[in-house]
Amino acid sequence: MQLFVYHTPELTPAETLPDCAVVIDVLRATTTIATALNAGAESVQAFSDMTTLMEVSDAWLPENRLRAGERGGAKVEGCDLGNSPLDCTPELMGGKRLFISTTNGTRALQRVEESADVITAAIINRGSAVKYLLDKKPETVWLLGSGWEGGYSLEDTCCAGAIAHALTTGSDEITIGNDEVLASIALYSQWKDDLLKMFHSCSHGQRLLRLHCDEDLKYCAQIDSVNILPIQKEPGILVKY
Ligand code: 3SL
Repeated sequence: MQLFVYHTPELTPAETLPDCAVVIDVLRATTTIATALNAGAESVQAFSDMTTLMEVSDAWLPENRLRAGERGGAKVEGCDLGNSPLDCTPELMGGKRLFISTTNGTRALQRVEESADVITAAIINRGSAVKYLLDKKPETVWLLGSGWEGGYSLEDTCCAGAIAHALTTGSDEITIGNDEVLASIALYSQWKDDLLKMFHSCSHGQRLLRLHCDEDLKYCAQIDSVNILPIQKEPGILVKY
């Protein structure tokens, strides 16, 4: 398995895709997606723009759907939910499709949606992603951070490092594809004992704290706390593996 880390969708090489893409948006899209499926959502359908989300979800009966929209960290008007994983309760999610559009995470998903295999990972389901990769052994793997509006996000690269660290510890068949893999492991090693402190230091964590999302940060920092793997079954549609 040859492993690559990309900090943002913009930094991925053009005109090529990996055998398996692992999309990461720790704060908070891929944490929310994992939590929604863990809570019993039938599926999650991701959109990079709100207009298409509204058009596609209009074809669903209101009792079978939920609409989640986030821009700049805040809930989009007209949606049932913003992007807080804490809103993804079994009572709300059970049996429904969650239609979601977020600032960066759903754009990252779109960049790699034509890959043979697409999964999503966050700190909370890091172990499930690692297990899947060690079992399936795809030849090329991209750990893709979503970043923030084209720029680097510390928490996404740190999560990529958490995955890379577990993979390289768990198998001697991993080849390091780019220097970003080594850098991400070093970053994870620095913060692994206090991921919440890292969230409080990084720019998007601070943005969420200004929006009073302290409890979200605590939830997103709980490593390996859920045993769930979102996997793409068709472009943009994720289900429980
Ligand atoms: O950028 C995104 O996709 C979101 O996850 C950002 S937020 O955490 O909902 O603000």
